[in-house]
Amino acid sequence: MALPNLHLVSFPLCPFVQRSVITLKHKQVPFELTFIDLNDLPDWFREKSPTGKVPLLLVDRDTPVFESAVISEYVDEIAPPRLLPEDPLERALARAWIAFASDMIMAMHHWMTAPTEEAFREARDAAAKGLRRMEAQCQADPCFSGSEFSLLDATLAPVLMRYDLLQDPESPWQPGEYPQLARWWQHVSELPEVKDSTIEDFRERLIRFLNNQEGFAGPRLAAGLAARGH
Ligand SMILES: N[C@@H](CCC(=O)N[C@@H](CS)C(=O)NCC(=O)O)C(=O)O
Repeated sequence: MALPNLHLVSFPLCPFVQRSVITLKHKQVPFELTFIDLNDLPDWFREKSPTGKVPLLLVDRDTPVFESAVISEYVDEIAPPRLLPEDPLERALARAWIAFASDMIMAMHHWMTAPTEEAFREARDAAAKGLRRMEAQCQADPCFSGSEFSLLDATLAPVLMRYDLLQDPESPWQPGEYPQLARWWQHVSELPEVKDSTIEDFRERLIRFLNNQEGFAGPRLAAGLAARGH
């Protein structure tokens, strides 16, 4: 089957887009990438996107597929071999953990943008709860689907990448507390599809984004990141 023309609409810092990029790159599927400004949405994007959110995948120029989990599954289906298990129960479990990891992206976002010190601590505790549960899952099911790359890996990698950058004494991610996940991340962070999944000046953009956040977390995390240098 010939692959359709794929055009991914992105915002440079978005972890949901990054998950789609990792999946597309892992599958070695050609795609066009366009960045938009989420604060100034182009008319063509407003027209095409039912949610106004990225990622949006335009298939054969015209058909908009939205929601990053759906985009990943679509890409998985059109470009074998499949990254989801064949068995219905195993596939259901994989999808459930992928949904869990999507919530971990949101928990991380709440921590990174918490307006007050209290909210920062609360968001850290909520995010740590997710990490602990994922760590236990990783122990029970030796780091997800073993040595093979999965759609869960593509969802979780953007989370761990940001935690790895944003080291902080109040970070939910303290690698020593999550030995399985830390080992998993050590392996996944070296994969070319993960290494190549963000733009070159990601770190600088992240510092700017955090500095532009009003309130407690953003400027604190930006200062920490800037102080650590490259
Ligand atoms: N559930 C969506 C979430 C996507 C999302 O929240 N994207 C953010 C950028 S990281 C966005 O487009 N925000 C703009 C808005 O909410 O208006 C998905 O998985 O695709």
